[in-house]
Amino acid sequence: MGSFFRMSETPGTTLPQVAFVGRSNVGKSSLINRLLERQNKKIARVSATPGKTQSMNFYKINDLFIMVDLPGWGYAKAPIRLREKWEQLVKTYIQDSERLMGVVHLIDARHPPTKIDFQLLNFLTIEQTPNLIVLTKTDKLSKIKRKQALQLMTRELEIQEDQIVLTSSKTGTGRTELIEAIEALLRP
Ligand SMILES: Nc1nc2c(ncn2[C@@H]2O[C@H](COP(=O)(O)OP(=O)(O)O)[C@@H](O)[C@H]2O)c(=O)[nH]1
Ligand SMILES: [Mg+2]
Repeated sequence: MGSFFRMSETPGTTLPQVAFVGRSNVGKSSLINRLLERQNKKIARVSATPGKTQSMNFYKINDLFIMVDLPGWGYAKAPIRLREKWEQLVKTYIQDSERLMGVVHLIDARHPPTKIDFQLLNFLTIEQTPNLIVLTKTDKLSKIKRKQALQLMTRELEIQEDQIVLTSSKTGTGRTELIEAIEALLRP
C-alpha cells in the first residue's frame, strides 16, 4: 500500500491491522518476507544499514487485513533526536489506529530484552493493545540455548510461554505458529 512518514499520510482504511515492531536489525523485514513466503522476490527490503528507514510500510494481505512494518529503533549509539522521532511516530501510530488489533514485538533470541523493549511493553499494556513476543534468529542458537532464551524472556518480561513464538526466517521455524497467533489477534 506504500511507505508513510506520518500518520496524516496513512491510507484511511477499515481493514484490521497488525503491526510489527522491534529494534533495527532484529530481523523484522526478513520475518515479513518469510511469513508471506517471499524468499526470492522480497516484498520487505532487508537492509544492511540499520535504522535507515523511519517510515511505516503498509502491506494489504488478501484484502483481509493490513500488516504494518513500523520503523525500528536504533542502537544505543543512535542520536537522541532520532530516537525521540521514532518513539513519537510509533506511539502515535499505536494510539491513533482504531483498527489496530495487535502488535508483534520482535526480540533477538540471542540477547536479553533492552530498556526500550520494557518501555514498549509497558506502553502496549497501558494502551491495552494485545501483543505477541516473537524471538528472532533462533537458528543461531542450539536447542539448549533456545530453551534458556525462552525461560529468560518469560522471567524478565513476566509473560507466559504461550505469549512467545520462537522463529527463524532462515529456516522457517515458527512460521505456522506465528500465522495462527496473528489470526487469533485478528479475531479476538
Ligand atoms: N541467521 C539468521 N539471520 C537473520 C534472520 N532474520 C534476519 N537475519 C539477518 O539479520 C539482518 C537484519 O535483518 P532485517 O530483516 O533487515 O532486519 P530489520 O532491520 O529488523 O528489518 C540481515 O542480515 C538478515 O539476513 C534469521 O532468522 N536467521
Ligand atoms: Mg527492516
